[in-house]
Formats: sequence, structure tokens, C-alpha cells
Amino acid sequence: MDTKPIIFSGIQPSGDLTLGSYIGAIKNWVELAEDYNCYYCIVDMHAITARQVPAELRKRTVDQLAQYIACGLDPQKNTIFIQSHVPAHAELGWILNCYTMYGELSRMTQFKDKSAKNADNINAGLFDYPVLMAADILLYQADLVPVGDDQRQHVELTRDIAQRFNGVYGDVFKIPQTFNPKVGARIMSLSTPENKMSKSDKDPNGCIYIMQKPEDIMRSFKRAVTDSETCVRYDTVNKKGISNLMQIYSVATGKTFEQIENEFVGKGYGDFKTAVGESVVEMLRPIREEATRLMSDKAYLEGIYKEGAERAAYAANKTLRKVQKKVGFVPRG
Ligand code: ATP
Ligand code: LTN
Repeated sequence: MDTKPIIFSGIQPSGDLTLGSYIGAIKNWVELAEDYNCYYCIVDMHAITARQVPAELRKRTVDQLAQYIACGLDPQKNTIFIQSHVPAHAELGWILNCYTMYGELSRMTQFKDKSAKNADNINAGLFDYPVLMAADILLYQADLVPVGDDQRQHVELTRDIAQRFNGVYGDVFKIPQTFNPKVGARIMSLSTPENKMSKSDKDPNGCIYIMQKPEDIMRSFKRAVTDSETCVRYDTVNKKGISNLMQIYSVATGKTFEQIENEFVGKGYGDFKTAVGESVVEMLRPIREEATRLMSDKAYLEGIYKEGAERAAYAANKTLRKVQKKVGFVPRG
């Protein structure tokens, strides 16, 4: 297991998991799990960059663990853990702050978007968020970081920080690569296909949640915004809504865009939207059922996250000790 290349990825427990996070991230984690030594984290420290209700954050964190497992991540083969259980993340995060430039963080588009949306809470943690993310990745000497398109810039910054640090102290960090899926790296909102589908979206029809009931999923797909033509054709410039639905359908059924276009020749958008909705319902049904079962088994979940944190801490501390030595901290003895 130790000779396999390493994967690290994480999702914030800041809301219910969406079809976007499933297609853009988790589904690929499952597909990559066999060939890599994988660390999958629930990044609760990242989540508090926006105000959270404590009891809800606690519940969502553990529910998210159940959902990871229900999506197909085997906790025996993958290390699944909660970020705040491994203090090395905060410790390396601080050190890396001193190797990251203000100007670099100012250029992060997610920071600009999120600070525009939360003008009353532009806290230092929100600004510093990508440095904690860099610490997450670099602690595990990850080769690959499977994320959706919106996180690409953060992984680029991680590479820059690692290269800067290695340039001063020698080869301490592995330089990670982003893994973006070919189809589905950016699933758009069903109601405003110009915007990314996101769990913090205020419009309930724009977003599909992996735990949503089939009838609610069908309703959102039937209301999905399309265009004034009647032709199912892939064109991300002029037919954003339809192209988004085609991506979702392609992931859910394994069909190519060409096969999808042929399947719906001469049929209306109504038929197409129903077919997409049904394919998503069937893709998510086993996940929802298994997650519901696991979410009620608190003792099992606690066992998983305790063991995960132990395994993660072991790997993380090795890197952290090396870094502390390099920067000149006195060893604890
Ligand atoms: P928030 O609204 O709180 O920012 P989010 O819905 O954008 O959250 P994240 O938790 O930031 O989701 O993302 C989790 C993972 O899923 C990341 O790897 C991200 O790139 C990916 N992801 C999220 N939304 C989408 C999407 N619409 N399409 C493709 N990938 C996505
Ligand atoms: N910023 C990511 C979540 C995240 C992450 C990571 C992803 C935190 N640390 C490390 C990959 C690797 C997001 O989804 N918004």
C-alpha cells in the first residue's frame, strides 16, 4: 500500500453535499481509490471561515463521513478523517503562512467571490483559506488532488508554495498535480446555468443534493432552465442549460454526447429533462439508502473517524517534524 502514489482531497461540511461535489469530486475519488493510497478529509476548519451553527456543523461533519462511505469509499482501504482531529494541519498552515505572499492570496478568485457574497464577515481565515488547504495537501506528500474546476487555482498556489519552500530548504514537499474529471468538472446550477451548482446557493431549484428524495430531484430537473430551441446539442456557449444537463446525463449513464444527441433527435426538452432526472435518481438511490442506514450508526462512524485520525496523524507528523527541523525549531527531544 505504501508504494502507491498518494491522493488527498477534502470537502467542507458547510452544507449538504450536492450533485456537483459528487460528480466533480467524490465519484472520481471512488474510481481512483484502487490505484492510490488515499486520504479523504472532512475539512471542518475550512468550514468555519463562514459562520456555522455549532450543533449543525457537528451533525453535518459526521453525516458527511457516512455519505463518503455510502458513495463507495471503503474506510478500510482509504484514510477518512476529520481535519480538526489532526492538529498538524493548523501547525503546518501557520508555517506556510510565512512562505505565502499577501499578493498571491489577494488574487484567489474564490476569496473574491466569497467576500463579495459575505461582505459582513470577510475574516482573516477566509483570506488565508488556501494556505490551510496547501498544508492539508503537502502534509501527506500527495501526488494527486482530485477536485472540481473551482479548486484548480488553489492547487496551483499549493504548488507555488511547495516549490518556494523546497527552493530554500531542499526537497521537503512533493509537488502535487490537480486531477479534474473530463466531464463534470464544473456542474452548473439548474436554474441559472451561468453559475456553478453550489451548496451555498440560495435557490432551492438550482441545486440537487445527494440525499434528496426522488420526487424533489425530478421536480428540479423538470424546472431546469434550457433555451428557446428544441434541439439537444452540446454547445457550452449558446446552450448552457442543455449542455449542463448533457454532462450530468453522460456521467449518470456512461453515454457519450453523440449518443445522447442521437437518442433525443425529434424529441422535446420535456422528455430529455425527465430522462436526466431519472438517471440521477437511480445513480443517487443506493447512496441515499446506504447513507441513511450508516447515519444512524454513531458508534461505527466514531470508530472510523478515530482510526482515520490516527492513521492520518502518523503520516502528517512525519512531514511536520521535517518542516519544523528545516525552519529551525528546537526539537522537543
Ligand atoms: P460552497 O458553496 O460552500 O463553496 P461548494 O458547493 O462549492 O461549497 P465545495 O465543498 O467547495 O462545494 O466543493 C467540494 C468539492 O466538489 C471540490 O472539489 C469542488 O471543486 C467540487 N465541486 C463543488 N461544486 C462543484 C460543481 N458544481 N461542479 C463540479 N465540481 C464541484
Ligand atoms: N477548498 C476545497 C476543500 C479543501 C480541499 C483541501 C480540497 C480543503 N482542503 C485539500 C482538496 C485538497 C473546497 O472544496 N472548497
